[in-house]
Amino acid sequence: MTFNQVKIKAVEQTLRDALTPVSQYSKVLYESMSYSVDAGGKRLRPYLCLLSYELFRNDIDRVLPIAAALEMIHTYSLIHDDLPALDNDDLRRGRPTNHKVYGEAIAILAGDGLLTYAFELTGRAVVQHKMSPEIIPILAMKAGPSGMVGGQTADMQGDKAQKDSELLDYIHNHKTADLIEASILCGAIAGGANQEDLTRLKVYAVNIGLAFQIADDILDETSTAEELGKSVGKDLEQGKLTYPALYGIEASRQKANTLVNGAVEALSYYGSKASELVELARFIVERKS
Ligand code: GRG
Repeated sequence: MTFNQVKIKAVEQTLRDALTPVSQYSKVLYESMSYSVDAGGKRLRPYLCLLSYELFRNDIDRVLPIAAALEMIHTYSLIHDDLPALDNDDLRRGRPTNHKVYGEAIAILAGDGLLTYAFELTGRAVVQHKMSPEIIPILAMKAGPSGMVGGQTADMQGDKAQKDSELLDYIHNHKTADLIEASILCGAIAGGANQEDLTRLKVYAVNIGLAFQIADDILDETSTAEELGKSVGKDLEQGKLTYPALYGIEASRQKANTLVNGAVEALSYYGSKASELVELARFIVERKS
């Protein structure tokens, strides 16, 4: 699948505009934030936000700041995840990691800056366009301690010797699936989705979120650093609790495919209007990077 480049360019322009330095004294902070945001990446979360919005409305300019905010939160999590105190990685999105270029202190601040700025952009869009304010606590909950940060904390404690499938699902559902779910729900709410819509989209989101992390675990064992633009084989090396570690590669692939089928089924109500979201669900398990 190729993502619609008009949409990707619109998100990237919104990010560039937002990350223009405001003062010479904080220039290095903006450079460091831009360094990781500009490094590329699939832009999956903003793309999901735009596609969910488009189930309900076509004027995507209204939601672009929220789509950009999702990419900022995702990029912050990658910068912090790569720090020596966490994963201690040298390569991300095909480039040296943020702390390798700017040092640990600025990398921490760049992550902090992206996270808080994301909420400024989201809050402003909600106020300006009179969107449901519910978007803000959903985003905070899915990114915060009961969401992505909680999942990351559990991940640090996960060891494959534990063979704990409940812990594994907690890690994947929160570390990865929660921000994917937030992207879909925030886009849909911004577009004016009702409760029944949100129930359907939640099923889609939870399924593709978990499938995405299973695919990521498989790629970590089967792909190369050149293909992925980040280090590979670390899960095995560190004895991490992952789907392949617990169930093997083949059963993990099957589980991911079953989840994608469930996701696609949840969108049948929308017919051809949801065709890009359906295609994207399939891409999640077929992707090579
Ligand atoms: C608060 C200290 C502190 C750290 C936060 C929450 C967190 C650190 C890290 C979790 C982020 C993480 C590494 C989640 C795993 C999800 C994942 C597979 C990320 C890669 O996403 P892609 O493939 O990346 O969409 P691109 O580069 O394409 O955007």
